Amino acid sequence: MLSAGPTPQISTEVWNFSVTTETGEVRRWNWAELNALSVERTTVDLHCVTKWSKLATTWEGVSLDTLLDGVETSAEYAVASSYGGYTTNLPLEDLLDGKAWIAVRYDGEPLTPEHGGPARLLVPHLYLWKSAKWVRGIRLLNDDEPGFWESVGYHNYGDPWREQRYWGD
Ligand SMILES: Nc1nc2c(c(=O)[nH]1)N[C@H]1C(S)=C(S)[C@@H](COP(=O)(O)O)O[C@H]1N2
Ligand SMILES: [Mo]
Repeated sequence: MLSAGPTPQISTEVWNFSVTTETGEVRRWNWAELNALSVERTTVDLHCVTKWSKLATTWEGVSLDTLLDGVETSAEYAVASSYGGYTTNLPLEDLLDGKAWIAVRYDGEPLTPEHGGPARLLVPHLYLWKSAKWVRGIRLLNDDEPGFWESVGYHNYGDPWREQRYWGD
């Protein structure tokens, strides 16, 4: 299970990323603004729900801690949405404390469109369907809202260590 739908081709000239709080406050970064933030390098293991894992992958991206710094919110949930319409939900705390990035490079190279370029969410401690490719924004919510796969039977949280693949796992 890799991608639902065709690969969007988003040029960095039009790309932007936004955070929208539960009160409707919006923060937005264009490509240059995102890349001007502190870009971290991280080496992580990835786990796909169809049982493959890929160990020690190296990414560069902006931590969600950086992007959410100073954002006033009491929301507990988040939904990431992508160019092309994909969505995936997760608790806000799973985006914080060095656990998630807006990744712009893989293995030292810009992310290819197939792998979510210009930028994708990277949340390596959850199953890879949570790592939204072609990410365009994150909404912070008081109430949880299932995303694309979560609303058709995938596990709402998706912890690979507890093998949370489907509802009821
Ligand atoms: N926008 C979007 N992001 C997505 C998906 C998708 O269909 N659309 N599929 C997810 C799933 S199921 C997997 S396994 C990974 C695949 O990432 P890759 O193509 O870089 O290997 O992307 C995730 N992110
Ligand atoms: Mo997947």
